Amino acid sequence: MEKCGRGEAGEDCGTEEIVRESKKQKKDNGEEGNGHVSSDVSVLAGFETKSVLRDSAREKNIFIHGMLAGQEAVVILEKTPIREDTVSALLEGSRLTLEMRNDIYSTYRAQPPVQLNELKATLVCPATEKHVKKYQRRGTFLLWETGEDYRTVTLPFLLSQSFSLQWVYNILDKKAEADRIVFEDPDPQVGFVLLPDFKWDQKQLDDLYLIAIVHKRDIKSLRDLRGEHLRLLENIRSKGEDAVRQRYDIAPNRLRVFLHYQPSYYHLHVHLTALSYEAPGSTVERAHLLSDVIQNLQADPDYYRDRTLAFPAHADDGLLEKFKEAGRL
Ligand code: M7G
Repeated sequence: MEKCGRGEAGEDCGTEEIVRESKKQKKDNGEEGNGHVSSDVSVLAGFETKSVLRDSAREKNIFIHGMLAGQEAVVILEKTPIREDTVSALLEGSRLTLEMRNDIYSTYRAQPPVQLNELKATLVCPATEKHVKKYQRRGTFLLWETGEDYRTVTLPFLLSQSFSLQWVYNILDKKAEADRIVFEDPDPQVGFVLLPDFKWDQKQLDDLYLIAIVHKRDIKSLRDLRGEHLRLLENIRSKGEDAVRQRYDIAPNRLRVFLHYQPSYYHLHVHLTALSYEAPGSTVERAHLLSDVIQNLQADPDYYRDRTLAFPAHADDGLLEKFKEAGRL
């Protein structure tokens, strides 16, 4: 599983280098993007496509369901953002074919030098049916969950079927991604590990995306947070933001620090993204700013036990059905 998750091109590029590079706006010939692919170079060669789960012209990505070496798999391909420091190499090295010209306007098809012509590929293998559903395009409906709904409908449902947390425990136990850790506070009560989210290829800061995973293993989500967790949340905010400033030279007021409700993975973690980046899942119906969460718990330690929380549910992920069965829809 770990090997699969690491099939992403150029993932292990040093983050310090990114900051240095981005600060200096250095010319780049794409050599770092080309590196470190040797052992995984042909991992997708035998992938047999079954169906396209989702694609987006705007986000420039495609989610494909298929088989790899006899196992169910999902591959996500996405065009990566154009880095400012590669622009001159792109302009100099691309082959242009004129598409149309009109007055002062002209458009071209551009074929960039091969080292600048990268895609980010993410592989989930073996993928469960739940992964396939997660990535599928389908109808989304808002649900309003009271504290009581959580205890009687949502919690039993997620205990019966939720994604494995093995990747999270691998990170906390340093069995995977240890070399990617940006910061760690090892305290078992208020500590956490801060590292790049696997959605971020770490090539540019514009789409910076980190996650802070708490060491405590008994907090499933926002719903479980109580006044007693304020020290933990404040610790993530202060030390997480400091670490981002030190490593990436990004100030806290340029960051969006939030939790998802519902998350996909029920082990408490906090998302930290560049404010300028419209990260998937940062919409109001799913994202809760950490600073708001802290204030809500300061005002009422049981806020998230009792409060009705809205969240988007997908037509076929089962929870919507459970709400219907419980007469809550
Ligand atoms: P979430 O709110 O539980 O679910 O966030 P979401 O995926 O629907 O947003 C979990 C976060 O962990 C997401 O931002 C994922 O991209 C990220 N993530 C998931 N996996 C399996 C990994 C992984 O193996 N490594 C890292 N670094 N991040 C991951």
